[in-house]
Amino acid sequence: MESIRFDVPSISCANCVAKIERELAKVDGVITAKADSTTKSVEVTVSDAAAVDRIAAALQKIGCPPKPMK
Ligand SMILES: [Cu+2]
Repeated sequence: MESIRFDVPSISCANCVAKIERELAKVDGVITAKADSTTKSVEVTVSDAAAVDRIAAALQKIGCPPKPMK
């Protein structure tokens, strides 16, 4: 299990947070997803590293694209 942080600049309110957490919970390999509108980031724990691509795709799909990871 590992923890990954995505910067998602378009998170602006509680609705975004709820939407992101709801969508990411459906992604294969995601154990927990916690979005934060103050830091505009999403903290995710995954069971396998390949979930990262699926998470990025899911964020893209709901209109909250993550910034490229450093
Ligand atoms: Cu919003």
